[in-house]
Amino acid sequence: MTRASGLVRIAIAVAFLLTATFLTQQSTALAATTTVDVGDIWFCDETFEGGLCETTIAVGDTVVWDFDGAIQPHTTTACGASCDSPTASPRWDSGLINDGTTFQYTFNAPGTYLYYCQVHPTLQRGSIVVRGNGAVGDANCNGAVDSIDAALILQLTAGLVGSLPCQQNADVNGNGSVDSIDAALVLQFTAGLLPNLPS
Ligand SMILES: [Ca+2]
Ligand SMILES: [Ca+2]
Ligand SMILES: [Cu+2]
Repeated sequence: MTRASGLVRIAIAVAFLLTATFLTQQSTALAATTTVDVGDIWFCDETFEGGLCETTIAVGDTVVWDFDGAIQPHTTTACGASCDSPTASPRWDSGLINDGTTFQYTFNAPGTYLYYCQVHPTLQRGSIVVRGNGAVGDANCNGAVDSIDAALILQLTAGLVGSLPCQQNADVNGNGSVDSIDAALVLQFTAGLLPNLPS
């Protein structure tokens, strides 16, 4: 048995052992929409009046601010680098909303985006944390490349799952197909047999 085929056999065994783990960790890579409620005088919920509401999303996701809970007029406006000295050219600005409607913005780059209400600039603030897509081999986009990613790739190869949370990271050797070689590369990397993966 060659070293490569041995690794593949190990990887297949790991894949089945980790099926239950996968089923509890599975999430979607499809672009999602997250709603942030807006009220008087807060984002998210009333406990954030005077504070900062943080919302975490994945890159490509859309945030919908829902002003239905507000009686007073408010805005959602990007601060730029600091909400203590907001930029004059915000990335997004809803303008005054006082009819309970919504405003939405899609985040296409990872990062942390601060925002505030222009009517209540010190009392009503939030931030959107946009997670990136992860590195090559990180098939579930949890920030680590490990045997779970190898298991996921093998499950995809075996037809046990139809897609992966971050399938764009699964073609480790970049040859255009996702197969057991990619899983083996991940396992070799995890075992320290490869110093790094292709980037
Ligand atoms: Ca991972
Ligand atoms: Ca490949
Ligand atoms: Cu406000």
